[in-house]
Amino acid sequence: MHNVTTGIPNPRRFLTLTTSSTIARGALLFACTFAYAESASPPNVVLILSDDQGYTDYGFMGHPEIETPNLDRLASESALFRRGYVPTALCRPSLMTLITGLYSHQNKTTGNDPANTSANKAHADRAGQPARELLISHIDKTGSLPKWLAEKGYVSHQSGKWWEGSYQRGGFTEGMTAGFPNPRGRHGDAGLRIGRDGLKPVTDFIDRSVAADKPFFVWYAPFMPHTPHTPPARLLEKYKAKGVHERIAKYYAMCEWFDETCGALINHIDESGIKENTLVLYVCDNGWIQTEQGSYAVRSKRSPHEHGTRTPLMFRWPGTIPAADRPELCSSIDFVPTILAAAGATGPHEFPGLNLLKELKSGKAIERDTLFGESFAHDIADIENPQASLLYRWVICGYDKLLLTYDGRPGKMTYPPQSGEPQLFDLQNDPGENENLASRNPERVKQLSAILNEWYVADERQAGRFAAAAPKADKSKRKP
Ligand SMILES: [Ca+2]
Repeated sequence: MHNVTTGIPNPRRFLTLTTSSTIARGALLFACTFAYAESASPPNVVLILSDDQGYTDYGFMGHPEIETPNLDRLASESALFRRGYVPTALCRPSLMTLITGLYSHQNKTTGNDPANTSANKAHADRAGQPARELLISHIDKTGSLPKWLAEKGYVSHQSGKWWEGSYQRGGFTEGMTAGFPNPRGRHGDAGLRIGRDGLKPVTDFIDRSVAADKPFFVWYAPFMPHTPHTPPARLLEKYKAKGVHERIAKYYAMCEWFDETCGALINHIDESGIKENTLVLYVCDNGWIQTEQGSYAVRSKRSPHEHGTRTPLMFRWPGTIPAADRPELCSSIDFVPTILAAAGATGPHEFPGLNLLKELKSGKAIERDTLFGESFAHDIADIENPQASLLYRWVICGYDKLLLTYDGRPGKMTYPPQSGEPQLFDLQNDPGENENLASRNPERVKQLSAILNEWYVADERQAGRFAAAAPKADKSKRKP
């Protein structure tokens, strides 16, 4: 068994799992009733990533105002998991999990930026490189999905959000982002125009790949509905006419604008004659609750609560994965092993997520009923030590959710004040997590804490307390 606390899993065990899953897949061909044929060629893979969108904010998720006809259609054609999650509710770590198949505490990219700390300065001085470059270099060690797919002949294209240097650094064969240290290279530069300025770079790439008869991987991560909330007037006016507050209407209109771009992408795939040989996956990197003041509610983006970590997840592969409304739990940690299995590719080690291909194809229930997640400070206190910034860990077991607080360095961004006590919620009856049941159910808290420690032990942190925000650097200098 690998020890997840030490980082990247043991490569030997991965081979064993691959062999058994290949056998299982072969048996499934005869066992399942759904008619499909094994693809002669590996499928194209298109990953659609929303940015800062609440899990409720789609037509198919029941939102009363927001219209998302294109994603509604995708949902109706997909294996749809309404109870989907990302393990970390912040952009960069959420994306790193999607590209590495590893949790943040394993790939070490726990936040968006390196904090200005003595630990990071020491790393930078020792390496003679800026801390930001050292943070990017984590992906050189973990490897990445495009590299593993390339071994099976895939070409790949990056557009939209991308934090890990250039697209080449991530193993993409084509892309839009020059990355750090180039101007505006923090999280996407030219790539951030995708969607807002149309889809030509992506559709051109698809056309070239189809013409060359190459399997392809598309990373479509537009900066949408993310701020700046600058939707077309036609969409903004539509939501204002519904009587929605203007600041909220802008966000709603951004959700629909993003939906329109997804429709354009999916229509292009379908009209290119590759619908049946293309696996489309959908996820949002973190949640969002728009406020009338123009910011986001504390229990949304960055939060370990439901409106931070929950997202619908979808897998569309017509003729291979039957459309279904799936009641099970699912996590974006499952995307990499599932994509690799679909492509007949392998990574250099086993992954903590599940290859769901068998269950997706057969409709058979996923037996796992437990998901894990973790939250770290926005700014990383120590780029080589994930626990230095650890603030929360959570486990969902069925409908019970335990949330534990840790005393990692929160950095310059503030977090909601709280006691630090364990929080236990019944998500079935209290999806808004309003009633903390921990003090009435000490045994359940103990059980779920033990399950969290089977995941990994946060041995460098004290649970049950929250560290005070770091004093502003300029103010601390003035103190005697
Ligand atoms: Ca985001």
